[in-house]
Order: sequence, then C-alpha cells, then structure tokens
Amino acid sequence: MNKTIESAFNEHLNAELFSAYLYLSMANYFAAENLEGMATWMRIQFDEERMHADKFIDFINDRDGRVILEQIDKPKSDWSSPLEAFQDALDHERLISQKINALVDLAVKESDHAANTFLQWFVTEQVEEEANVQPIVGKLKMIKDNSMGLLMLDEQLGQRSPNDTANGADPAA
Ligand code: OFO
Repeated sequence: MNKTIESAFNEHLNAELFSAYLYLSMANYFAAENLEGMATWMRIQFDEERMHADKFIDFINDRDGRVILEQIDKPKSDWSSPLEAFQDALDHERLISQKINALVDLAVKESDHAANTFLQWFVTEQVEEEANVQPIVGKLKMIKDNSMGLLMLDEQLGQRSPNDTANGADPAA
C-alpha cells in the first residue's frame, strides 16, 4: 500500500474513532439530562462512526497495509444546552467533511485510484452526516427555552433506528 496514503488513512481512522467517542459522550450528556430520545439518537451515531472506522481498517488491511491505533483524545463531556451539543456535532461533521476532501485530494495526487474510489462513499456519506444534524440545530433554535417543544423533538429523535442512519443501508457492506 502507498505509504503516504497508509499514514493519512491511519490518521483519519483516529478521527473517526474520536467522532464515535464524542457522540458517546453526547449520548451520556443527554441521558443525564433525561432526554432519552436524543441519547438514543447519539448512540446510533456512535455505532455509525464505529462502522466508518471499520471501513478504514478493512481497507488498510485489504491493501496489505498496517493499522496503527493511536490514543483517542478525551471528548468534551458537558454542554450548556441541547442546542450547543448539536451545534458542536454539526461543526464536527463539517470538519470531518474537510478531512475526507483532503484525503481525496491526496489520493488523486498519489494516483491511488483504489483509495480514491473507496473515499467516494465517504464523500456522499458526509453530505448525509451534515444534512442529518442541520435540521435538528434549526429546530432547537426555534424551540429556544420552550420545554414542550424540546420534549416533542426528543420524542421524535428517539424514533431513529439504525436503518435510518445516513445513507440508509450500507451499499458497500
Ligand atoms: Fe464518520 O462521519 Fe461523522 O464524523
């Protein structure tokens, strides 16, 4: 496997694992706030991020590369409001989208066509990842301090099931 790509993919694998850790932390913040629906939504997001990490692991191994796990940074554990938590999630997904785009640029530069093709799934996925969070942020801005609105949104988000995750069923599985 191209060593530059291998090292960049290992670095990105760590970013996906951090995403998982961040959303698990948010799930526990929501559980502590008795917002079980939002906690469920974040637990599903946690699972999804682990699936993203698995994809990078499988690709590196399939190409006879070497997966090197690094330390995962400690995520934030408290937020001042559900809006702040979901805004952080949206900002984080935008950052991950930039990282994926930078990996595509690198794959092109290194003429690694297999890596480029692999990354296209993530390019599409990131559109979904941002689109999943954006309306929640918008609704929370509308809700402000209205507890009835917050409870209704919590109820709605609790209905998320693993099959409704970004991109629906995993086409690459
Ligand atoms: Fe892995 O997409 Fe979110 O971070």
